[in-house]
Amino acid sequence: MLIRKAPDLRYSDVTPREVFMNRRRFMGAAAGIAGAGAALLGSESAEAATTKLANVVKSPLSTKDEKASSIEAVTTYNNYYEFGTGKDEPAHYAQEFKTNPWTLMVDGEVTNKKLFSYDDLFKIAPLEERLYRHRCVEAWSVVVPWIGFPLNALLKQVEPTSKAKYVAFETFYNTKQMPQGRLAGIPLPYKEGLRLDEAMHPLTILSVGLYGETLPPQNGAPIRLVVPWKYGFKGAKSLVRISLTSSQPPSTWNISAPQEYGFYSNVNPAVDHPRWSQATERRLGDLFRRKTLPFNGYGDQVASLYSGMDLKKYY
Ligand SMILES: Nc1nc2c(c(=O)[nH]1)N[C@H]1C(S)=C(S)[C@@H](COP(=O)(O)O)O[C@H]1N2
Ligand SMILES: [Mo]
Repeated sequence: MLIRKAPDLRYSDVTPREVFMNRRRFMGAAAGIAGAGAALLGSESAEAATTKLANVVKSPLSTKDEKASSIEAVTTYNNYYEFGTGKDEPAHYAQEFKTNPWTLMVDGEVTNKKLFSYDDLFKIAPLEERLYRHRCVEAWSVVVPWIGFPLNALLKQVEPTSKAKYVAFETFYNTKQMPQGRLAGIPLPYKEGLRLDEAMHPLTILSVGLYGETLPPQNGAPIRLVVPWKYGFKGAKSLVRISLTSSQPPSTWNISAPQEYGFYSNVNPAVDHPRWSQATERRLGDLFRRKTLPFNGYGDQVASLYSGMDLKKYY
């Protein structure tokens, strides 16, 4: 059985960066007395280098009426179990993560399988900035200015065969680089899946950056999936393989706790998680909770994908 902590609010969510960083430094010094491992977590570690992305066009598919969350919220409060299960752990333990060189294989039920190098990832299709709401199953949310391109642009290049019905996503895993992964409590490498029509939907993107720069490692460098109407765990980070398949692929949280995490994972405020409500969420940086929107507010664009389906059964 897996234990995911109940949704909560961290001090850093409501604290200006200066105060937050000073407090972390202070806690680091205090923890140093207890042990070097704890001190590492508390001290301000060097941030991994990200580089500015050029020729990025603002997408008309950006979400209107929202402002981007602070970059601190988006890059210091993360789920990336390979680098620790604490929300603040990936921002520390992923800093040395080596993302270049990299390979991404796209294969399976396709006519043209392709292998992409690190540099290729930024040239698969024109880069766009997309502002999206991003909602974790643990009932916190942020608004992120992702940089990326539609997944359908990549899928069209490899030419899915008539047998292709689903898309499977597999992510990087190496215990040398990710020693905390041994304590993750979920099977790794992390896997996710989409139905082909969900994968081809224009809102589904592969992201290679945020806030104008390449992705920080804790957010899934060098390339990750973003599906804005689904719970965040669909957004598999640090992808190494995308395979077109004829049957429904495994997804990590669905295998680990099928009663809690379905394959579809659409944001549905009417269906509670067995251990907490999904009706509201905490937008990081806000003091008060807000109502969660069906399909995370993207229902007018995506609800038709599920017409006729019982979304309580197929959660
Ligand atoms: N490889 C990998 N990808 C992952 C996860 C993970 O643990 N490992 N966590 C998922 C979950 S639960 C969420 S909410 C999002 C968080 O993305 P963010 O940290 O960029 O907000 O990443 C998803 N992708
Ligand atoms: Mo999540």
